[in-house]
Amino acid sequence: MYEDMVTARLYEERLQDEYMEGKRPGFDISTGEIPGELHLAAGQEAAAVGVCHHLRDDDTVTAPHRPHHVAIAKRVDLKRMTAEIFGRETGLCSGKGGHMHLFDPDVNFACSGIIAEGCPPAVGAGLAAKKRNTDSVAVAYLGEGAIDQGGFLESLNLASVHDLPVVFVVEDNDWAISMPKERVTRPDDGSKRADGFDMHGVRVDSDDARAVYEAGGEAVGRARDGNGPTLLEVQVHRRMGHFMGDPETYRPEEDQERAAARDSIDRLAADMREFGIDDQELEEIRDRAANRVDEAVTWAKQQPLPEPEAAHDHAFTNPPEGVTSEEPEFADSGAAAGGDD
Ligand SMILES: Cc1ncc(C[n+]2csc(CCOP(=O)(O)OP(=O)(O)O)c2C)c(N)n1
Ligand SMILES: [Mg+2]
Repeated sequence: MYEDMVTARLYEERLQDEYMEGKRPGFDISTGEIPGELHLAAGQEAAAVGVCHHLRDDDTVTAPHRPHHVAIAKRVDLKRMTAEIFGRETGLCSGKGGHMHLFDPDVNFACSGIIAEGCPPAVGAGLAAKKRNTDSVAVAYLGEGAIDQGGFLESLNLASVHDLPVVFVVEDNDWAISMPKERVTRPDDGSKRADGFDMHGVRVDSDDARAVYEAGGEAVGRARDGNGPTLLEVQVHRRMGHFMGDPETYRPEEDQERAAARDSIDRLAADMREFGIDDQELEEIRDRAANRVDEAVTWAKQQPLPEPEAAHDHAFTNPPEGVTSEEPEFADSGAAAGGDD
């Protein structure tokens, strides 16, 4: 768990640097090696490893727009994930999805920029597992800002009424972009949502990886044993802005300082020292993680960009007339300016 947490943190620190390449002076979100938005999950690693380390490749995980720590804990191919983030042809989605739309069928992982979107597909995966008589489980990650979404509440209902092997994991980082959670949701403890669906609900009040591992083990075990779904909420911390470039002018300084002061990685390292793991061993884990990150980023940046002609590939199962993989129609600039839409 420690190695994955450190890998996720170092990975995001590296992405932070790579992201700013070519975006200055000023801050142009559309340029650089990684164009578009980038949401980082530093401070949330415990919620990822504590649950995903109970999972097998045939278990399904869906994640939201802040997916890297969960993807790493679910053993998504780091090189192809990085190539995807850099928009390269060999990326998980041929460079068309970007960092919010990673999809790795080898380990049944998907994520989406639409919040709570992963809940219905996770319920579908749980239903499929049940109908196929396998003991696979599905886990849907979402933020506390998404727990009032209809899709989430309907998913809780379906999972409960059909006793499906699904675990919903709410990462409560106290914020939904600039919105503090108490301004949008009445209960402080989001796991209470489970009560209305006669489902197990549990909250881990700190981002202690060992406590999450224990609660995650119970929830995944319950699902695997055919005893139905669980809603698990974990208190995590947003160490950064909502997205890269967020000036966080809405966020009180004490809140930022509080998040910076509590680090689940340091906490786990301290526990490991108590169990007799020395600094050198911790350093070796860190070095291994750093090498893995460097290898993935270096490889990804050497990969080719997709050909413009491939823009429509994999976009439609039944392409509308005029949209085919073989002959994409690109308006030339003259026609576009003429308003021929
Ligand atoms: C259905 C939908 N509505 C609005 C948005 C815009 N949006 C992106 S992230 C976000 C806040 C999400 O907050 P939370 O679920 O707590 O996740 P966090 O960003 O804190 O990880 C919103 C409203 C969206 N992506 N999808
Ligand atoms: Mg949040």
